[in-house]
Amino acid sequence: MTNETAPPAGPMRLFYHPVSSASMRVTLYLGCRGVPPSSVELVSTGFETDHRGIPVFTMPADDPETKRLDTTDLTAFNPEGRVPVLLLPDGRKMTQSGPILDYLDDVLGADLGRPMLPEDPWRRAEARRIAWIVAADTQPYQKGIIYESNVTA
Ligand SMILES: N[C@@H](CCC(=O)N[C@@H](CS)C(=O)NCC(=O)O)C(=O)O
Repeated sequence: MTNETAPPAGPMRLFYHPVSSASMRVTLYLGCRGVPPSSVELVSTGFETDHRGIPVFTMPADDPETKRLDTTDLTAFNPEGRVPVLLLPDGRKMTQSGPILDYLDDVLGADLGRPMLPEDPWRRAEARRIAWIVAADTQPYQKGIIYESNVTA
């Protein structure tokens, strides 16, 4: 049985795209926290737009996961069809930028010095409140504006 508490040995892989603000939440974390690239390998996905001008992220060409799945359709890798996705060496996958950040900080944070979140419960909740504003309230509307401008351009 898998020990799901221990981080599996080997590098994790973050499937992301530079135009994705959700991906950027995780790549900013990696940079600001000084996570060594040997701990989390960055894997840039492909990017296309569909007939409505809506962004569609695809599996990266020539990646071992793409070859294993035998398709560049991202939904074969992540049924949500979104980035970012964190892939663990044992094959487990994590989606959603917030839980990805929490997981990374839980397994890597001890070696990175000061904790990501304040110790004080109120201040921790405040930090999460701001993250929720971005992820749950702001981003869905921001995407709508981008999609609409692509459709009407
Ligand atoms: N709540 C998710 C949002 C992820 C998300 O919407 N990612 C966008 C890029 S910023 C995406 O992959 N969109 C493709 C789609 O929705 O089909 C998170 O925080 O990770």
